[in-house]
Amino acid sequence: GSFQTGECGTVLKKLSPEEKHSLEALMDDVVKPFAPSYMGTREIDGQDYIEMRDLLTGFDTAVSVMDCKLGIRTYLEEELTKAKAKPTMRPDMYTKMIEVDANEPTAEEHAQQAVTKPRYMQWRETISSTATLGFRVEGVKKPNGFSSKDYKFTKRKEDVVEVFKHFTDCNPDIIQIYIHRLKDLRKAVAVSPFFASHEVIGSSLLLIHDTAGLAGVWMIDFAKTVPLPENIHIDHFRPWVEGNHEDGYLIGLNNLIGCFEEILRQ
Ligand code: 4IP
Ligand code: MN
Repeated sequence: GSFQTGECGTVLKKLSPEEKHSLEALMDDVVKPFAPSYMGTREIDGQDYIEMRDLLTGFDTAVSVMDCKLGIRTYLEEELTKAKAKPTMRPDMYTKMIEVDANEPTAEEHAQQAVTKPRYMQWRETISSTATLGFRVEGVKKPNGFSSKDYKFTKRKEDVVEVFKHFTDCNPDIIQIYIHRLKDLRKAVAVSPFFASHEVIGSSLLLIHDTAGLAGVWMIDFAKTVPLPENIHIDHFRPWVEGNHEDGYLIGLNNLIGCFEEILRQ
């Protein structure tokens, strides 16, 4: 991806203005403990990067990492408005779609061998748990070499719970730390000026634990986290309807907590 190894203990990521703005604002917010420490920008060979503290700092080398993309919507309203007014047809997204389900495109989409971005993103939301649970697993890595991004069809709560069980090896101590940390994040989000003024789209939570029993949760990926238009207020929980800018962040956070709690009940 866009990551490069920076100085010892930092990571570099190709600069996006939205991500830079979000990280700057997060450094001055109650959710700061859940964000990677932002260290500024730097230019290398004509390319601008943002520099952040490496989230793996402090963990031992045997780490497990899971990326969950939060929210009931994974594209910006702006992308929808654009697609309606002046659709950009995406052959690459058509290809990704038919690789999964050759019957999904409409006759017209087959004829064009292309789909719009919101069409592709909406379909991805409904085949995964995004549309129903407000989050989806994007990837899992374990210290035994296991590494997978094959969660496109992990949709039902039971299936997500199985992924979480595999990720944590059902270790109740680790699961408790995750639940605690996720509930702390939920409390912080409720009073956060950042969340009161931003729509958080396509952002992930990175869950990291090691074999020594250390575990943590961080918010990452803010390239589609944007300030809300004036006079628009969201609570991150109401259903999204076009124009209300709701992102379903708290729907996802609640269900994520619920999936971990389910493991402890079993
Ligand atoms: C990808 O679809 C992801 O949704 C990307 O989101 C998104 O990038 C891509 O859009 C889209 O093609 P798959 O995961 O099904 O491959 P993320 O960056 O969070 O992984 P954006 O640009 O929306 O962040 P395009 O337009 O970049 O292709
Ligand atoms: Mn992206």
